[in-house]
Amino acid sequence: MLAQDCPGKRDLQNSIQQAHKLLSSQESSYLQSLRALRKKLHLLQDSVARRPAKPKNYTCPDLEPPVNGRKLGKTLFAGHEVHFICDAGFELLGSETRQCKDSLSWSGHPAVCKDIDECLSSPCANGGSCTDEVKGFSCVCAQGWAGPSCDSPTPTFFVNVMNTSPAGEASSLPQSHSSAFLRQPRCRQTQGTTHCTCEPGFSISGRDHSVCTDIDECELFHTGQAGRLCLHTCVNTAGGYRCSCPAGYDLTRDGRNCKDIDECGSGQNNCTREQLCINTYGGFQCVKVECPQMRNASYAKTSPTRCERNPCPGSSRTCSQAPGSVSHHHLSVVSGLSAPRVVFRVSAVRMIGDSLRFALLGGRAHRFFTVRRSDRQTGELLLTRPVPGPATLDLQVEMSELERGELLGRYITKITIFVSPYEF
Ligand SMILES: [Ca+2]
Ligand SMILES: [Ca+2]
Repeated sequence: MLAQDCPGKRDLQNSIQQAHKLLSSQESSYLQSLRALRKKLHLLQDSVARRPAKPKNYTCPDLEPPVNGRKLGKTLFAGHEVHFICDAGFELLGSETRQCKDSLSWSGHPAVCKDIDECLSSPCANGGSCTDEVKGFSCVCAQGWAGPSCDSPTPTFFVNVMNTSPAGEASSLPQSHSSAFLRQPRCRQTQGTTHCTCEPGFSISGRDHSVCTDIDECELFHTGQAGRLCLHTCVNTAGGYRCSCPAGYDLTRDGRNCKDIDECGSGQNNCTREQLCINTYGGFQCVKVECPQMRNASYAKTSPTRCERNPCPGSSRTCSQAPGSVSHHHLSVVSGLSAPRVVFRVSAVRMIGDSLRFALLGGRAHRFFTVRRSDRQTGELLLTRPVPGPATLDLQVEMSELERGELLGRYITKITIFVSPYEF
């Protein structure tokens, strides 16, 4: 009985051996941490020793943001950069980026935001006259044309065809037509001849000009230089036409364009409380953000779209190499969005190491995206070719923080891109 309860000599030896192993692994990781700390102290010491005695005022003079623009970056020490951007409708003259040089003066030229003269490119078509405005332009269209750029014929299509046919034939006109797309002309006899006219939207036709036929505006302006009448579908009607939009879109006030319905903003969605509602072009998505489940690391949700790793127990290497945070982002784009263009930026809020590395993970997305670095602390997700919709692309941008080539931490940004079925 006793022999069964007590562990055998071999078991005891095994346990002691395991305790030894545990102790030495703890010991080595403890030493490793100490070494890393010592290395950092040395680096700090070196950099302090190398730093030249600076004059009292060792920053570049502060730069004012341009009128109608903004300045990004506040650090005025040598080696740092500030960036300038202009408000919509203004273009930047001078340098977009200026660096504080060692001589404590700024590189480049002062940034100025100049109102863009949108009329220079002659945006008003078909003889319209252009007026430049602060954030755009306006057109006064010539008769018969409408739209912001005067590129569409006036929506109500008035046609008055006057035709002269010999007297006497007027009596042979049919009295009625069954089709809604045919009308009887209005005829009047003057001085022995008959003058016939049609209602707006109809033109006189027939072998003997005896009938008014509806003008098919959809067909007439299908591929005309003036552009299409409707953004989506054109429906010909008797005496006119109307435009229609696919489900998920509303027809705009001009009656020709389609505007996405914001189901998330207007509450027209069925997402639950645990889900996020993401408005997409032509629809919406209910998404649930979940934190990664890992054996060696655990995560806590710190915002509806962000998970951060809990502190690692002891000095677990597998835990400390797991991503420090996982952020989720959702983007909605139209089908065939022109490329190249930057669709997303990832930045390090604070940097501990000496460099950052950005990488794109995730298979299918590589065909359309790439990741590049835009400045010391920022990486950009670049669309390299148009994505035909409908599609949903999942991709991950990994940001690694390094010091002297040694990995200090990894951060993952998961981006889901919803591409609409249409180009609007
Ligand atoms: Ca018509
Ligand atoms: Ca929508």
